[in-house]
Amino acid sequence: MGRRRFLQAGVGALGLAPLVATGTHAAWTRTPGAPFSNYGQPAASESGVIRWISANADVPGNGVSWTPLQDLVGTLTPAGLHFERHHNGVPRIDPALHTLTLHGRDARATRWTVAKLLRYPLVSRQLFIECGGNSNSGWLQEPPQAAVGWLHGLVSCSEWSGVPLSLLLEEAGVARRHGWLIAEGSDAFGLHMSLPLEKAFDDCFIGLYQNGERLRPENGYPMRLIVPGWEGVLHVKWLTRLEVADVPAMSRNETARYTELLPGGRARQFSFFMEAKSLITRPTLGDALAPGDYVDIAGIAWSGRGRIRRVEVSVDAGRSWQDAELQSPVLPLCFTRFRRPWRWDGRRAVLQSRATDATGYVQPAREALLAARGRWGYFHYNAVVSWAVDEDGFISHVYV
Ligand SMILES: Nc1nc2c(c(=O)[nH]1)N[C@H]1C(S)=C(S)[C@@H](COP(=O)(O)O)O[C@H]1N2
Ligand SMILES: [Mo]
Repeated sequence: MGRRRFLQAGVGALGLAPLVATGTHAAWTRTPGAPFSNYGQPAASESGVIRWISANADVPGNGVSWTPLQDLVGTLTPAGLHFERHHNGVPRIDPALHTLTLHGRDARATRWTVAKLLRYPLVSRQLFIECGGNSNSGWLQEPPQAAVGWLHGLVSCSEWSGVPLSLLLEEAGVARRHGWLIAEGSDAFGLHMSLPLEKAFDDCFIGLYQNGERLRPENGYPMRLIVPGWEGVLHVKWLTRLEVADVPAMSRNETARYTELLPGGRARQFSFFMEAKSLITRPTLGDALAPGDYVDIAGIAWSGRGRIRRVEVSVDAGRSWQDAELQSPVLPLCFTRFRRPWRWDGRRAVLQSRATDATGYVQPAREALLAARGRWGYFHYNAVVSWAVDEDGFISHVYV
């Protein structure tokens, strides 16, 4: 039963369902099922659960595809629904020919094949990756009308496994902790990004596996950089080169992009951390409520600075807040599920969620974010998101 129909029927109606299951006499109960398969696929009737694609017609392979957050539960994103951001398409890499080279200041030039890296001790962590441009339609003057995933789905969460970067840096004799590490991908765009060497030593790793299987081509096969909690663009895919340097590369994505003017004339640059954010993923635009419906307001929260400490939910446009229940375990730098049961009384309501992380940072209201960052921002939009339920039970995206 679809969520919309469930909500329309209400929990009470469901309790009266006849005890005879509709499937009892169905065709599939009388004939043998399909044979085994080498690699399983989602049920055919779930084929509507897809990434939405927004591609740039002028540059081949440039664009994004969005995780359908409104269709997913739990904290892990299936690999086939992980959001994508490519600047110049997905390279088709022969893993037998691909190598990773580490060189630069105070480093002994060292090269690893994929096969060699796979033999190292691997670490695994459940971590979100969020594009710094996620949610940037929030800067628009009018709230765009789309389901939550099509506005905020440039974020996904996976169990990533790979080789700690500290091992490779030590193997190459890098003793210094100050300075920068420049990471480069082997796609046609040749993305290169700089990060502080200290972070590289601290918790970065070379991602080789995603949710237990080798990386998908779209997400960086055969290897990508994992930079826990920091913006997506640093997670260089199809990683092929690491260079120890005294100064950052000042590449396109550190200057022409990801540098933003603030009110007052100062600029933000190297704003690595993804700050705390939360989203109600159900109900969402496209769902319809009936008066008296029981609604499980649920969603996800995450922070690039550590664990989620608290998520509050408001049904009155932020006038009052109540604590949501957090699904355990609450892991740092990982999606945290929250839920708050509610009964809709048929009057206009505005649903919001607000996250607080372990540092005490509280997700800002939209007005506060605009006051601090100006009207013309583009990256790192993490304000509270508002969904209005009108008297007809229809849901729309609003600014309050
Ligand atoms: N080599 C390379 N790495 C890349 C990119 C790219 O275009 N080329 N895009 C970056 C950006 S902007 C983001 S948000 C993430 C997206 O990772 P995903 O496609 O696995 O979700 O990869 C980053 N790494
Ligand atoms: Mo990104």
